[in-house]
Amino acid sequence: GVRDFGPPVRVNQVGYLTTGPKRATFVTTETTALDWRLLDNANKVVATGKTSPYGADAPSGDSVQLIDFGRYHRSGTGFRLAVGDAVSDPFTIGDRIYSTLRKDALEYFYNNRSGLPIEAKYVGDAYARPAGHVGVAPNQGDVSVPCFPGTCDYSLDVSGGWYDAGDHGKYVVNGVLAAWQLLDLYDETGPGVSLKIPEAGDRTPDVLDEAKWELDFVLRMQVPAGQPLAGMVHHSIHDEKWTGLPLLPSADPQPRYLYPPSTAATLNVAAVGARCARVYAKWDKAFAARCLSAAQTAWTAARQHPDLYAPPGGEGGGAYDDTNATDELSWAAAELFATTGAPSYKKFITTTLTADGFSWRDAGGLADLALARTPWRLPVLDRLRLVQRIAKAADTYVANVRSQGYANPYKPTDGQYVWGSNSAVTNSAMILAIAHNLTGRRSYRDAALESMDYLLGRNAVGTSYVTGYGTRYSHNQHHRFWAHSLNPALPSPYPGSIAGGPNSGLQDPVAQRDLQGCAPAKCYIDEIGSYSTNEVAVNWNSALAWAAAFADAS
Ligand code: G3I
Ligand code: 9MR
Repeated sequence: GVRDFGPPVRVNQVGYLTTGPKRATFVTTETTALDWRLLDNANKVVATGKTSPYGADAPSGDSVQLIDFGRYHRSGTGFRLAVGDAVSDPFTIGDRIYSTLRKDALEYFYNNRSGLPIEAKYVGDAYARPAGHVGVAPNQGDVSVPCFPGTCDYSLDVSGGWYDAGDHGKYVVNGVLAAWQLLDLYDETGPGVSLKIPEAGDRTPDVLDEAKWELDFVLRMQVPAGQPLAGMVHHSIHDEKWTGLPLLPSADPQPRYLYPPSTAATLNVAAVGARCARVYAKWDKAFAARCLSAAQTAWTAARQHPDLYAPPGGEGGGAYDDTNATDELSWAAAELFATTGAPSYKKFITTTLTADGFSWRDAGGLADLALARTPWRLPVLDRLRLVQRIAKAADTYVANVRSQGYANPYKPTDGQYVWGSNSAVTNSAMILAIAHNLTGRRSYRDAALESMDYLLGRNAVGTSYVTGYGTRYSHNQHHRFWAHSLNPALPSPYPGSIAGGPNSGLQDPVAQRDLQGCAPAKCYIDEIGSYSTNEVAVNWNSALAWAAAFADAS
């Protein structure tokens, strides 16, 4: 049938910063400039102007015109933009429109912790649940988890950490990326906001308490001394077979295994361990020392085993497969160099940031983001070049924001949207924000903020991809506990949870059934079964939290 994308005037349904850019997209086949009106909550016209005809927007297939109301600076709620009879969803103009999102996006992590009860006093009755995988039946993990049969003959206590996503697997490469992004968020903003988590009120900033929950887990995934491949890190721990939905973590009956160590997981632990050592030095010296020691052990082991790759496919868990660990080597070297200053790491830093950004699979760009946090380690000329590289990537994102009908830094060269495309948007926003901080250029800040507009409703499906934010937002992300659409006694996703977003690969049965022939930017469906367009994941919410914190501080 015909899909309902809401009003043709597409806005950030949360709102716009008083001092930020304010643009919208109007879907229309009209090709001449039209009059737009900004209405306040009393329906009074408070600003007017002319649209800019744009034409066909390739990723969405929509004909659109652009609206710029950036000259309006008054704050208030219940604004709407109108063109002729078409009226947008309401939005706020204000200075603190991102303060709740910044906090909610971080509380995603406590809600997805493994190994402790999620308590009503922090999350409310609807989101409370028993601890998962603490060695209590029917669970078969995670206190003593054996290696996958035939791969080694010990068991490890790998309890704790965060569940990856809608599933109950725990995967090192992207779990590390998420924890790293929280550490980098701390580097960016300092202690930041307080969270509703058990550690609130201790002397450590809450964002670091949350990151430590995952860091403790990834350190447990390291092969102990005396075993074959000592110092390497197991790629993942997950169920033997995929479970169905819904399913509480505490009710997962599947056997769980440690999957073989990989060079990528090991180098990621080297990288995040080094960052951990630097960040926690001020807060928890013993933990910082433990991180550095694990990082150095991992580095040495990975140098001895440079090509142990996690295989594609497999049963019961995500593969997070990767056949090249040279980018992870470079990132780890950069973090170790940034933390220790030891010149021996320098020759291994072989990658730089480009507009391709970074992902759990492509970590090369993170080397520059590591060095950007310790510029004093670099000779002046190298420092300048580093800033130039980050600015060059940001320039591409600005051009992408300016050249697309639905302003968005993500513009894949093949025109196809990848699984988790929304994280390409948030990660680009992070790079734009860092470029802004390094150069002071306002265009970078504006493009970072317009990335939020895309995620919060100014897009081809007229949807805010973040639960609880906007008039029409994603409710049914793929999650085994937040599975309200399958069982009304269960909650919807916690507010501040971002969906993976449009994916032209149509890699799940629901997408294959309902999205055939979709334009790439419209290959999204808010159904719980569509894991390839509508799942949540730790490394996506970490990017959202980072970008929202920047927007809130802007
Ligand atoms: O690396 C290639 C790139 O070179 C190419 O240009 C591009 C376009 O086709 O594809 C890139 O590979 C993609 C890869 O992610 C890295 O971005 C694959 O096509 C894509 O299928 C793959 O998707 C991953 C998906 O698992 C399937 O493996 C997502 O990134 C990843 O977030 C997702 O993770 C899942 C876990 O497996 C299980 N738990 C839930 C989690 C979130 O859905
Ligand atoms: O729930 C799983 C989700 O987290 C993964 O991203 C996805 C792809 O690996 O797999 C989901 O599990 C499904 C499995 O792949 C096929 N059988 C049904 C499972 C639940 O939808």
